[in-house]
Amino acid sequence: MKGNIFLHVVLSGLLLAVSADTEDTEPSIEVDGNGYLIFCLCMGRFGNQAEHFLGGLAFAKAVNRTLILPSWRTYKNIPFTDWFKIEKLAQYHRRILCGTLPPQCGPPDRGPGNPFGPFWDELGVNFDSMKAFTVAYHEPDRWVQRFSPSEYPVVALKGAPASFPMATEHRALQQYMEWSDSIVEQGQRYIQQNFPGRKYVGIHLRNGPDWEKACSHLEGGLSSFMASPQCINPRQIKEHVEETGATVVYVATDKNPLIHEIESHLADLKVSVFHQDPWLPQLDLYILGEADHFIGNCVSSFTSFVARARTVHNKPTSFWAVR
Ligand SMILES: Nc1nc2c(ncn2[C@@H]2O[C@H](COP(=O)(O)OP(=O)(O)OP(=O)(O)O)[C@@H](O)[C@H]2O)c(=O)[nH]1
Ligand SMILES: *[C@@H]1O[C@H](CO)[C@@H](O)[C@H](O)[C@H]1NC(C)=O
Repeated sequence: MKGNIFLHVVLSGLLLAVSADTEDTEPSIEVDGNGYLIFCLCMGRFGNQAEHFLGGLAFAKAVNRTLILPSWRTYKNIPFTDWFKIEKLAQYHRRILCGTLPPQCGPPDRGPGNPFGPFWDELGVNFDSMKAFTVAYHEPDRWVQRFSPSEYPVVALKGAPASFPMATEHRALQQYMEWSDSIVEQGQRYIQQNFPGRKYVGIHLRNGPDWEKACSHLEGGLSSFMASPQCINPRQIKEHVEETGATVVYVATDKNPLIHEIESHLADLKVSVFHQDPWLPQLDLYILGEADHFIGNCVSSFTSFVARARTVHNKPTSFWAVR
């Protein structure tokens, strides 16, 4: 089983998370006697991080600690709330923003410097002490016995206490991930400016270098789009355009949107093809999430995010068929 051992770092004693959010601190916060948990989303890009987050969220609930919402990680820390609302999460489990730890929980003596780099640096977290341990995250009961909240009020983990790909039973937690107003506004602005009120099929094309590799053993490969139904099958687009009565195809991709190829293939249907290459990948995720039909590819965690979100809202998804 993948990742069943986890060797991480625990704060004994205290940690203070000082961030730009400090100003927003709620006036009085009660200390959670069951302790706090924070982990770094230090692995992979967003699709990866989102799966780790959901697994870690489930873990926080399993050990009954308040989750200190981690930042998303790009080349810098992105505050959790830039992309998602925190209100909905509360329906599942207690959570607070970084920088809102109760004053009783800090500040610690300055620790021995920071071993994990930018994530913690940018949060202003100093470590009191560190421990390596090997209690698996799928054993929350043992974990609770090992790390009592009185001895370890705040636990900071080097990585998420979760597997990747995520556990199937945690996929439904996607329902607590609600896009921030800013993402919704930007995504809606694009839709309103480009194809307001029109039905659309969203497709995710992964044809950057690693995907090309995945397809290359298949006859034709990417170089001949029409001849490579294995990887991107234009017939599938056509089928779902017809079935949904869509007049728009929205293409999200890590590389080549293949707009002309798609247009020419759908020439007999009155369909416009749009591709944005947005400044934030999250805008593609949002727009794909809103589509009348979505075609993704089953090896991508980017697609997985969209597919989970659509399941929550009972929207149909299909995947590029490998034939
Ligand atoms: N804007 C945009 N970015 C994309 C798209 N597809 C992939 N990316 C970028 O490429 C990254 C990796 O894509 P994934 O499909 O998640 O790849 P993966 O191999 O499953 O996961 P990683 O370990 O994150 O590489 C995403 O986090 C995005 O930053 C897309 O359709 N639109
Ligand atoms: C979980 O923690 C909360 C907050 O500290 C506490 O009120 C609750 O009783 C705990 N639940 C269990 C099952 O221990």
